[in-house]
Amino acid sequence: MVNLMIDGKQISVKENTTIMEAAAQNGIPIPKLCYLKGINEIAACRVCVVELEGKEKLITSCNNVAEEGMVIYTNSPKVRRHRRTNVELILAQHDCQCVSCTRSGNCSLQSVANDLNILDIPYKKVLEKRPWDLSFPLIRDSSKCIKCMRCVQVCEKIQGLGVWDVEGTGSRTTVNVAGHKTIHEADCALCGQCITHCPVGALRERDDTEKVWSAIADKNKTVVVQVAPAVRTAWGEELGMKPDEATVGKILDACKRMGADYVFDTTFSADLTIMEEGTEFLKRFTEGELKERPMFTSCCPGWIRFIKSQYPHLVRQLSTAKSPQQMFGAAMKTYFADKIGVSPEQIYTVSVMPCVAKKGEREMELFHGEYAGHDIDAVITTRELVKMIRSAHISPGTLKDRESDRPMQQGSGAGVIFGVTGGVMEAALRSAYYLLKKENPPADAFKAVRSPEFQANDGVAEAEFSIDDVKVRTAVVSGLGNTRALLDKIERGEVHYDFVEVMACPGGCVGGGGQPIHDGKELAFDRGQNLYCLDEKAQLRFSHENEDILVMYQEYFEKPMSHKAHMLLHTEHVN
Ligand code: HC1
Ligand code: SF4
Repeated sequence: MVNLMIDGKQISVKENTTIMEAAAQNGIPIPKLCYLKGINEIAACRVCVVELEGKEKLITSCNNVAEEGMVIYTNSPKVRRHRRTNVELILAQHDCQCVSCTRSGNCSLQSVANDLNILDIPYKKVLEKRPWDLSFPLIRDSSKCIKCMRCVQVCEKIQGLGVWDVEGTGSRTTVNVAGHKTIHEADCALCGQCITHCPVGALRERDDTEKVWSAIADKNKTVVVQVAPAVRTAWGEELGMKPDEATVGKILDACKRMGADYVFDTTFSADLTIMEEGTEFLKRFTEGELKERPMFTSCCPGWIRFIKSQYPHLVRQLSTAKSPQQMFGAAMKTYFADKIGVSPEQIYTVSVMPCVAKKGEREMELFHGEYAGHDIDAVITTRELVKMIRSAHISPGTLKDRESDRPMQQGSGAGVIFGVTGGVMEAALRSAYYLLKKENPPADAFKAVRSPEFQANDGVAEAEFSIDDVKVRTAVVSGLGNTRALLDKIERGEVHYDFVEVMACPGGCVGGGGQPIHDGKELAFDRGQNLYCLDEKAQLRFSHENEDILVMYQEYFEKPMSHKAHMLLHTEHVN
């Protein structure tokens, strides 16, 4: 142990603890902007400076280790003076248009400046304005970038892509798309992890809320909304609701109150995906068609973008099943449109997703006889949903639990866990067991694919199951850096699997790039546990027991992988 004094308090911490951590462990928060534990500890912002007794120069607390006998002041007049100057210099290069900034109220720069009581910026403003294609789902505003390097590090270290890089030197150092490329050329997976790790509003998703409001106002449109599994475990965070209060039923109620005509839960189509993808897997697996193993899941568009750009030769091993978002859109514009007697063109499909890549996935076309359009017309993130609720002046306390509309009402616990890493695999195995044995396994029989600490084990959970004499080797991975490592092992023949689930975001969609942002805190694990609790409490635990899905097959799609299902619910992945 190391003994030192911080702000007059005698403390002991483990060796190799940074001064910042030592202070935090003892209830002394030190302000910071660029620091991200284990990812970005480069002291770029110099907001975390502290005074070390006996030393003239201040030191940064994020990358200096606590040493025996140190006497540290985190908030002395000298510290405050320097910290203030550092923040003022950052503000001089930052477009401080807080009223029109998506991060207003949830911005670390704003809080640090407010805490330092900065009312005026004594330096000349120099803003960097670079052009950006505002139609791209991910938007970067260079005039808001504070060069903290978090996006560079997250994309490189966690997602293994390196879309962002440092450009220039000295006072001209800045961040930009690496290799002088445009963002279109940069192989961005659209996972949005750079957005959720940006301390300010320099990175954000394209706002699609106005499109949704316009569709709602259009009397000729029937607005049909779906809400993804992972949204239910995070939307309440921004509205001050407890996890058990912030139910999916209340989101559906909010959507209806905002003017949606019909509201649905994506867990319905997650069950549909299991029917299609599970059947496809068994077909490929038992009929000897799975020559090239493993088959990869296909519901995460961040992953699809990644495999297409990084491992194009593996694309043919993707399941052809569309994601639940797309399947629901296709069912809404065909089966459901028929049911309510409205033409597909009149249906306007909106999905509420924890994800930025889903905004890109919606570009996929829908071919239905004469009609060619899109399964999905607009995608909004969890954050955009909260913005809409706020702008509709809906007080969360007045929301009631509302059921999904009929006839696509039911959703199983298996569908709910799609939102957490391992969930798609577990749901698929529950139903694959049934398809093989014609009886249900215990609902938790495939728990081994849950990764209790998905950050550990390189983000991979491996499991092998025997169903009678059929042995299925599975792996589940989240985070694209982890995915790259796993794919390389598969390619080198070091590991062998039959079925692999990949989610681009660490922890799965619960940690998605469209989820509420809590600077420096990772909530994916807790949100995932919440989804497992919802599954445990669900009346229905198996996708193949979803009555509304069975009726839809009877009335419309006939059976999984039928011709109609193939046309509407599957897609050929091409590079
Ligand atoms: Fe997901 Fe999925 S789980 S991909 O993360 O398969 O976004 O929540 O909706 O489509 O169901 C996202 C979540 C989501 C799809 C489902
Ligand atoms: Fe989107 Fe989920 Fe994939 Fe992340 S893991 S990119 S939130 S679908």
